[in-house]
Amino acid sequence: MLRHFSTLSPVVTMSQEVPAERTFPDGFRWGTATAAFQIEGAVNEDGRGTSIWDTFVRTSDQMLVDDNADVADDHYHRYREDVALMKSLGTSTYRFSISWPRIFPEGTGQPNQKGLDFYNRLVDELLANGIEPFATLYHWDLPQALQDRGGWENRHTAQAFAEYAGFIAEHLSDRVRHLFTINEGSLVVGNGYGNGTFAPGLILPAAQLNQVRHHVILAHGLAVQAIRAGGGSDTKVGPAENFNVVAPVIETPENVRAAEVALRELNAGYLTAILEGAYPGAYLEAAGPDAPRFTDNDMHTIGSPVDFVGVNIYMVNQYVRATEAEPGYEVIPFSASHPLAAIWHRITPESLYWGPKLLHDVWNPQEIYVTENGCSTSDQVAVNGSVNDTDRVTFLRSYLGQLQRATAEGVPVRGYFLWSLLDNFEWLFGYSNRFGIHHVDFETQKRTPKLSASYYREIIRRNAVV
Ligand code: PNW
Repeated sequence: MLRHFSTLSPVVTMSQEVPAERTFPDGFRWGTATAAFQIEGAVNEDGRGTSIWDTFVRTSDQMLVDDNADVADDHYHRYREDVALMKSLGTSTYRFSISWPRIFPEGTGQPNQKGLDFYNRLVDELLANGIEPFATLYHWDLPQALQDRGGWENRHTAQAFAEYAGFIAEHLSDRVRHLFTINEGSLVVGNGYGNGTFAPGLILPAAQLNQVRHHVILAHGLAVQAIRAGGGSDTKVGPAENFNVVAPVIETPENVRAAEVALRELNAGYLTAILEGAYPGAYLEAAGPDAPRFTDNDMHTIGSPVDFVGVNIYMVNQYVRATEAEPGYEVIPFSASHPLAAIWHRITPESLYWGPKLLHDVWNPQEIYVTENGCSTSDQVAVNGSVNDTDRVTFLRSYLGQLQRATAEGVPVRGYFLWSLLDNFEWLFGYSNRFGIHHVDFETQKRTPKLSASYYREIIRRNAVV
């Protein structure tokens, strides 16, 4: 009889707001994310130097649209309005990036006080509204002056980055406690120097490409050290990497084990090197004579302990299953592609479970942040001005349900930054790809919350997937 009653108990809990099993841990940080070049505009204001993306959007035949980021979201002037949008969402955190050429217009040397002042104003405005700032130091806008000296092909750029990172730690870490070094080193290298689709648009042979990759992760490690030296004792630092998210195609113990093996190997030159302080033997063997040149001290620097791992997760990059033969896993090719507005994007909600879960299983970081997740959809503005982006709501509901599973299983994910607060300059796609939960009319700069903004507000309010 008692048992019979207890099976009925869910009926009683229906009066509660949300079933307990859908909630996130107490203190979970909800935020949005942006990047300087994509939203700030004001490219010639207050002494900002030129970045490689200013050059690229004007000169590259890789651009898919004839747009530039000279004005973008005009966030440089409208940051107060944008902070008010965050406040209205109820977010407790915000991830933005600092434009290196605003701080060091020539990459190194004389800092530009007016550039720093902008970030002082932004940080103060965030804090005044109860929003904790998380700052990324490098979101792809390398000072052109450094590119003129070889960019990331030149080992000196890693040193210049560390000086800039140390400067930011000295001047902002009294209020900015969380710093991310490099956003998506894998795309900086792969797209910037491998296939030429991102600035600076180079296509290098393997040996040089591997050396560029080494310099980028070395820059990360040197920056971690410079931040420890220049920042406050409570300053926390880590990468924000777009790693290869591996998932077992069917969840069996063998396939999960295979996915762990694959995760280390498929991220060899980035997260694996950073979190282990060494390149896996298989990576160096596969590169053979094209392997990067490095010292033991380099690897020690690259492996500098981080406080957290930030990961941008948009999708599963490789589904795998176990094999008898070496290396113990097999990558399953994708079937048909998916109908999101960003052509590279596949709807794979379980990436938000397997990404953090396997990261935790393999490297056991103390804290994980999902530094980006989101999608672009074809957002039509209705006659009454509303944007009913039900595709994005569905996307978020399914992805966040998977993230919730990870936290419920004890994976130490501490926060989630939705990409993006606003529609913005989406690189090669210019303004034609809209990732925002606020619609932006780029003629008038009017911001309009989309349906997804209401949805996100509700998730934050309940700290649960609704
Ligand atoms: C990230 N892919 O880029 C960047 O960090 C953001 O600046 C960007 O706006 C956002 O995601 C949306 O694209 C990516 O091909 C670009 O897998 C391409 C891929 C992933 C992330």
